Amino acid sequence: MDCDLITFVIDKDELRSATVAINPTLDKTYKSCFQDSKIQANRKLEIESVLDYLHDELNTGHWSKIPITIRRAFSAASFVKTIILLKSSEFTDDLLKQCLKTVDLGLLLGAPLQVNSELLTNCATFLSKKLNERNATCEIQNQKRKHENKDLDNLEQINGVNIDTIVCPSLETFNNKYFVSQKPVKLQDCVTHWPALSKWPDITYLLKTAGDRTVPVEIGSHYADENWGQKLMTLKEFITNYFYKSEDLGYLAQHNLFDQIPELRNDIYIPEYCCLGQDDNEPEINAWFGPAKTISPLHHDPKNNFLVQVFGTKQLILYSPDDTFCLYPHESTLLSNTAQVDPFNPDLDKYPNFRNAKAVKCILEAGEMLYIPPKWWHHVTALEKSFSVSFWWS
Ligand SMILES: O=C(O)CCC(=O)C(=O)O
Repeated sequence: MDCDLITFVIDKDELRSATVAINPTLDKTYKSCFQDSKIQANRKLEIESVLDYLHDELNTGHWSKIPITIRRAFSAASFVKTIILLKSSEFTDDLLKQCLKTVDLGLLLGAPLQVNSELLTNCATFLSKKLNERNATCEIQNQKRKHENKDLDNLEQINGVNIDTIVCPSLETFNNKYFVSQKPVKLQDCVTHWPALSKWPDITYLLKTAGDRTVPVEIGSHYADENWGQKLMTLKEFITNYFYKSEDLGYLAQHNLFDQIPELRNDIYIPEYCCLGQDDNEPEINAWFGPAKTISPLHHDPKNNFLVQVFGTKQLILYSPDDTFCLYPHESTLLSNTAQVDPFNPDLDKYPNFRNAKAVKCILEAGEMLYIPPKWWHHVTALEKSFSVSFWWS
């Protein structure tokens, strides 16, 4: 990682002359910071003492009278200290925070170098991104731990069969075994080439690409609940207040984020199997982005669906259209594609036919893609923080 940081230096001579002009003995410190993979402890003391000296100079007299060379030297020394810190200590969040603070002080009190004018700005961006990445990973790991002791409804309590799984079938195999017979299947290794798989788990990438864009968010336990509602907010607000916090359940669900934000559209590809459809139009592509425990209640859609899991895990229960009489669709037109029965807590007195429903169970992990044929009922729960993309096609 320190090497990544060093690549920001366009002109090492400038950096060197800025620091060495202040204290010639720093020449060794400078060289060692770039050349040695292990840094001696005294190098840290040397650069600290130079920064202390410069700090005193910066705080003497009126700000406007401070020689620009002192301010540039402070910037250069801040960068050198950062490299030394990164090379000399164990790599932790605290270390990254200390480096970011060093760089921020360099930005606030120093002055841009003439050639390496963006050095500290780029360095700060780099460090805060690393920090964010680590925090996002920790969040996801914590969530995973939570999921292990979870209070979520468990697929094991459902009677049924596990879904067929197939590794990247040919078009012909998919067509003959699943599409023609309208049978759901989980496909593995079909989206390994998607940039989204590596980019989107880095929440800072999503924030950077789309943080200030306004998106619709569903608030409430699920869309068939009476307290359910929708709010518009920026993606950043959603991530801060709903993705990382869990008091109120918020779900960026069934939103065509990709027409809205083409940069994200470039990170995914339409599955080639969609060419089996009759319709020449592109599939309708939707984002499903949210914390653990989002629920899409048991419902069906009119089109073929490929539900691709970009990160996180979801559990699904599917029922064939033949089982519709066991699932008791709502009577109102608006919810006629949604079942009244909750497969995890069926009220068998009210919905006795549910006993005869034959569930197909599926755990969908990152990088997997589920084929849901038209009219197949599906109930979806996010077991972790999750991002899925659906392709509806016909
Ligand atoms: O992932 C979800 O929460 C629901 C997905 C869904 O219902 C769909 O793709 O049709």
